[in-house]
Amino acid sequence: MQTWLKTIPVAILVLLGGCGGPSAPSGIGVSGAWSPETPPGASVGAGYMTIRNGTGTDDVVIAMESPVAASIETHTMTMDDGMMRMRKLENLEVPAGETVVLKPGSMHLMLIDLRNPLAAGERYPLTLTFKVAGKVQTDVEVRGSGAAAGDHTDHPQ
Ligand SMILES: [Cu+2]
Repeated sequence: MQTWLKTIPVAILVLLGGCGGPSAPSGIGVSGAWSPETPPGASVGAGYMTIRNGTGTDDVVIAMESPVAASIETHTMTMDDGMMRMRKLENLEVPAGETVVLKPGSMHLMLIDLRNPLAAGERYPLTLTFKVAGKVQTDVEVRGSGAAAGDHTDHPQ
């Protein structure tokens, strides 16, 4: 006769990538979103933010929308022979456990066909739709010149 000790089921531990950041309540956290103010008549603007994926699942931003612009794209910037080149990114990927930083001179959002100029001190809502996490809304703060740092001077208008 065999006496079996209670078998403790061994859970398969999925690596959760060290979640526990204070600002990631739902697993995906969008923080520090801001835009440089735009001059009157400008048709495009830029947006920057930090996106943290505190979940164990790779995610990707599949759509972005805001009342301030007709459409929003993600662009990357690279130096190519001393020239800044901007390229549209089809998908903004946010791998499990990683933080993606959009900042001047680097990856950024392009707000296309602005409905109004972005004025310093204003805030506007932005909704990011993640493939896995769904919709995440954030408020974007518009900052005065000086913050712009000449980022989009060579962008087609
Ligand atoms: Cu751009």
